[in-house]
Amino acid sequence: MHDEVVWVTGASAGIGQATVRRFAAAGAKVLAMARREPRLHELESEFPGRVKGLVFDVTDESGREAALNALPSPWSEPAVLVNNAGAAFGLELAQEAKWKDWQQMIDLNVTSLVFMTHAVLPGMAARNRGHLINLGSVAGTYPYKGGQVYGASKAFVEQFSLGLRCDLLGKQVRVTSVEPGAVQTEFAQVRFGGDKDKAAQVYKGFQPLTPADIAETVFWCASLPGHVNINRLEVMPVMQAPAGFVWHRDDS
Ligand code: 8X3
Repeated sequence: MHDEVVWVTGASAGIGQATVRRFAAAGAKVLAMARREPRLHELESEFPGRVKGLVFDVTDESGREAALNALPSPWSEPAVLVNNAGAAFGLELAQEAKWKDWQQMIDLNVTSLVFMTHAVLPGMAARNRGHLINLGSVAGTYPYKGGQVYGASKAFVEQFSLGLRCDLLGKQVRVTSVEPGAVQTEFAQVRFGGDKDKAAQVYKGFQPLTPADIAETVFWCASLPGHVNINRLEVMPVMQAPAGFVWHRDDS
């Protein structure tokens, strides 16, 4: 991994931030991308010369293009892209959900991830090396109440990743979908519009995964020999499991 250029989106917190640290600690040159500048400065000063912050909003069409186009070499030629930026907004039943929440999730989890992938793929294919690591979720496989659009956006990530594998067959470009369960991050707080008490309930009474657990998983996928491709990797805390089917029964 030494001196390899690694791009990480959503780098200012949680899994993204832990992933920046994991790759930088291994000697990679990490381009940490996020909206929150001070958080990126912290990472830069933790790993001087190894981490470079790039401030932009992945959902902002013109901003993201300008930010990437202005990148100098070697930062412009990533060996690894970790498509981590993503979020859930709301946990309402579909019939009560806010359109804005749905739209934001699709913009961030689907459109931005596809944009970032589209931006690096021609270069990776031409150099005949690279690795796309997309953050899916167990919610992309196992549906739960209130998670319809979030889960569907993550199912997209997983199917998109497999589709890329088909297209890239014959190239030395790897594609992996890492699909975590409950990880203690700002995820729940963002989902509940900043409500810290509600968010704390999500992780109460069991040991969730940590951002470092997933960063280690992502790093492991990237550091396997080049002929090994992890297609999909699902990770849950031991104390979380798919709940199976539920039935609504009338009392009568
Ligand atoms: C989030 C996973 O299990 O918290 O991506 O819904 S879970």
